[in-house]
Formats: sequence, C-alpha cells, structure tokens
Amino acid sequence: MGVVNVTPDSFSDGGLYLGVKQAVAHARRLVEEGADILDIGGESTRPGSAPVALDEERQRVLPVLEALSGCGVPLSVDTRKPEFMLEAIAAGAAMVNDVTALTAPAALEAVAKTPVAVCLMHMQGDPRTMQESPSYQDVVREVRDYLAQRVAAAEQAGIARDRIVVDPGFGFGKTVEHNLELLRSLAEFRSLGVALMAGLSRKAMLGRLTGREPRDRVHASVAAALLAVQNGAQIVRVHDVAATRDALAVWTAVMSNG
Ligand code: HH2
Repeated sequence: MGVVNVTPDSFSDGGLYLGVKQAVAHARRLVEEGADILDIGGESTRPGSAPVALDEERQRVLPVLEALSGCGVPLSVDTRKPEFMLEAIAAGAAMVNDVTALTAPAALEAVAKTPVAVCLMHMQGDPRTMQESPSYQDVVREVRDYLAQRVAAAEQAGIARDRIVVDPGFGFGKTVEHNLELLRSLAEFRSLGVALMAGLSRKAMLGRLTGREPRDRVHASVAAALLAVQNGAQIVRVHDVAATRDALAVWTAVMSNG
C-alpha cells in the first residue's frame, strides 16, 4: 500500500503533495513502482497533530480521489470521520483506513451499509497526546484484545470478516520498545482470522534506531517492512514503494523455494 499524504504537515512528506496535481502525479508514480493499493489521507495523525475540519479534508482529498479513479489499483481513504468515509466511497474509494477503528459515533453503521473494505487500527489515546506516556502491562495482548473487540463490533454491525483488515498501529501511543515487541510478535495477530496490515514506514522508532531524519529512513523502512511481512503482515503501508517491492521480490523468491 503506497501512502499519498495530501497534507501540509505529515511527518515525513508534509507539504510535498498538497496540490491536486502533485498528489496525483505522486500517486501515479507509486502505482508504476508497484503499489497494489493507494492510501490517500488529508489529515496528519502524527504525534502532536491537531484534527482537520471536515471541509478542509474534503477539499484536500476528494479531487485527488476523483482524479485517480480508474488508475488501476484500489483506492483507500485514510480518515476518522464517518461522514467523509461515505463521501470518499461515493467518489470511488474501495477501502476505509481508520486509525480509530470505526469508534466514532455511527462509523460502524456508515461502513456497514457499503461494500468496501476497512482497516481497523489500534491507537492508545489520541494523536495530540499519545506519545506523552504510552503504557501497557502486556502490549501484544492488549493490542490484540482491542482489535479482536473491534473485529467483533464490525461483524455485529454487518461488516463481513473478509472485508476487514487489522493493524497494530505502530507509533500510535507506543514507545520504541512497545513497537519492537509488536513487530517481534506480529504473527500472533494472525489468530484474529482477518488480513493483517503494518505501517512502520519512516516512523520515529526507525529514527531512534538509526539516528536519521524521516526522508533518510528508506533503508530502515524496507528492513522493517520485510520483517513485518516475514512475521505475517499481508499489507505493508509504505512511502517508498519501489524499494519495498525490490526487497519483497527477493524475499518471495527465497521463500517460494523453501
Ligand atoms: N500510520 C500513519 C497514518 N495512517 N494507517 C494505518 N492503518 N497504519 C499506520 O501505521 C498508519 C496509518 C502515519 O503515517 P503518515 O500517513 O505517513 O503520516 P501522517 O499521519 O503524519 O500523515
């Protein structure tokens, strides 16, 4: 899944693709590089970020979605707002990626009445404050239990299992140690019986481990994506599609003869 941030303030590429033309060109490049899905977002959820008004999100994302419909890959919309989910679906989105796992009032019902796929992600707290003091007794168990509850709630609302993807939410209310523990134990999330996604691309934990700025975290991101796939992720959400594709081509070739 290639990331298309139509935002002025995303942590690694904020402002680079804020115009419709730039965002669409970037998205098309990601498809050429081998992205199977594009995830389009108009609201940064990086630590410390403030929410974006519905109208602003609409103006950023809808023209990009519309321009990309028919681009050859399914489009995902990264949003927490139920009203906007429905507008994005009407504009061609085939997937909703919600960092709040459809916990907003009426979000479950909004998605249930459509045929699209949905990614339910775990976050402790909210973006403004989530990195102040993340705390867990057992991060893997707590994140998995939360996702199991959200899958059950989604099913109860009428969203079939084969439409659901779960994501432990690397960096969303987690220390570097929490993230490493989740990555080590990612395979345990397969027991939830739905597709598994991981988003580690250019994140702060990789900065902590390498001492590099977000745009220079490509190599670390590729390593993290590869480990995530090796540990059971079926979708990796990445900024650097070509590099990730190459690494996965090698991994796939090795594994297919194993
Ligand atoms: N990470 C980000 C945003 N959305 N969605 C899922 N499912 N999983 C993730 O790990 C995830 C996500 C943060 O990355 P990015 O979009 O590049 O940054 P920002 O939130 O600053 O726009």
